[in-house]
Amino acid sequence: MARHLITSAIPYINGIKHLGNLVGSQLPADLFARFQRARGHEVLFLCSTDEHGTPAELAAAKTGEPVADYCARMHKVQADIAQGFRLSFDHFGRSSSPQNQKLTQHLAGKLYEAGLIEEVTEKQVYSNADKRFLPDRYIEGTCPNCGYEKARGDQCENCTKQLDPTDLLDPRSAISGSTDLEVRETKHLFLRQSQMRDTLNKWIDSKTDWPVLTTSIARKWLNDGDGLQDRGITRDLDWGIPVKRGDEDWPGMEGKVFYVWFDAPIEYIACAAEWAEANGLDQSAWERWWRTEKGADDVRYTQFMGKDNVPFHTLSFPATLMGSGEDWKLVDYIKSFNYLNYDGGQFSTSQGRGVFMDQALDILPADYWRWWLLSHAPESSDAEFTWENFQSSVNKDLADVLGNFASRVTKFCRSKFGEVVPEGGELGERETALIDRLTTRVRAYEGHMEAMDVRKSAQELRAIWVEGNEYLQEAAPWATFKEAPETAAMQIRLALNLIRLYAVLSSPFIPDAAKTMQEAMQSSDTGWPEDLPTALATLAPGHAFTVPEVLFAKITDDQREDWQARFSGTRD
Ligand code: B3M
Ligand code: ZN
Repeated sequence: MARHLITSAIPYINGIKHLGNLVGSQLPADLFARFQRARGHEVLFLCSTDEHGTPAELAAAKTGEPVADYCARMHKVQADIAQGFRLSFDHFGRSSSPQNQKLTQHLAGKLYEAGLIEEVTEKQVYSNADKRFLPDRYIEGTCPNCGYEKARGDQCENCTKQLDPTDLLDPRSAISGSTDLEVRETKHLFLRQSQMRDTLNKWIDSKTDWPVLTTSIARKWLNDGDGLQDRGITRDLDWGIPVKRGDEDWPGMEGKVFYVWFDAPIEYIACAAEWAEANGLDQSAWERWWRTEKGADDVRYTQFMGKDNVPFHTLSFPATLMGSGEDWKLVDYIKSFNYLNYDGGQFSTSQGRGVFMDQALDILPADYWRWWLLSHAPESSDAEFTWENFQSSVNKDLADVLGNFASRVTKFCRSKFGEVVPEGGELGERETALIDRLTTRVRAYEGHMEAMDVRKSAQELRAIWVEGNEYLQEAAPWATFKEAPETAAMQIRLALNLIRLYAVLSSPFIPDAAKTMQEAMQSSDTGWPEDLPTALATLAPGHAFTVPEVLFAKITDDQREDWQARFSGTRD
């Protein structure tokens, strides 16, 4: 039994994520976690809300709540939506947890001892109009690297370059739009990433199996210009983790907090500690996932994220962990994603353009979205959501292929043999050939899932469903029944077993439908089909079943048009 530690990029606390965010991190991470669990492996799947930084402060100011209350409320909102999408986190933590505060301060202390933190008197942008320092993303301007005009102070969204606010050309306040900005002096801590350039280079070089999208972004910033730049890891803000080294105060850093991107990845570790506490487990329970000397050296750690998050996970966070000199588990594989666009443009959180996670669930159950998003995941390039494509995928793949199969088989059996698996004769040549083909396909499906090739996995799963339909079409038990009821019974016995097989294989993609199928087959055997002939003999003659309710309803043209109009514009 292997042990899989799986983390998804942790969503910012302010606001609700859109479907593009979902498919770029949490959803594929869930797919992988469910698959590894289904194969019998031990999985710890973690996600949290990313609660610090200016966006949280400003969002709270807007609703008039104290920022801690705002975060607590929004955490619950996001947790409920995650549950609605059936994201099977073992724990959904909070980066504002005491565990994260302790670990972040601890790691900062270790980095300081290792000589990897420098105190720098920095010039920082102060907005006279807003009466505050403007950290990172609250300064907008032109990217010095690519010329993009809406680059943020922490990163250019267009070319992914990590920036410092003072790098921007023609800067303005993103809060008020004011250009009445001045540069003031303030003291900050810098992580000396540049000292770790060779170590990081070697580490990235050793990751020959990583997706090109991941390594190309990492290499680009490792070798950019003078190489990896040192990064400021503190901010002049009220809300955040107070700057300390271990338990000790940090002279000169009073009233400052760690930069949100310093503590956010550390929350991956802290979340495991939160998980242990929530489950009444002790420290060793989470350390065996995270400390190589305490059992984590046989853990396989996989991270999921959108491409804009890659630099922080390939450079800054590994620099933090390696630089600490402690035995922290490093990531083994980073699966990153391109962007999902929406109906001829971009999803936009600020303009409310596109479908957001809460809205999606108001319209249709999770499985519809999960299937479309995963089968169109933006892996090798950006992808696009259109309502036409969504309608046609749902109607064809889910309703016509899978749903229809389950419905035809169970209804036919009920009418001819009753609601039990019929006895029938031995499997014939057609059945053996089908089982051979399925064996090949199931092994291919496992291979794609293991490799996290999300689209290929979906295609193979769909092909497995199609095999069932084609078999049914050729075997035509409704015709066979007239002359050879024994043969028809055998065919239906196999087809009922196929429904159970489909439930098991499909559960990582469409867990609710899988559960419905499994329940209709009245089987609690969800064991992975290591051997297809055995798996397809699980439901023995005489085993009772029920006809499931319609698994997937088709999307009508009226619905499609209605939704298209509804989500084209702004949300309040
Ligand atoms: N919160 C960005 C995002 O929500 C950021 C990810 C942090 S991962 C440690 O897309
Ligand atoms: Zn740029």
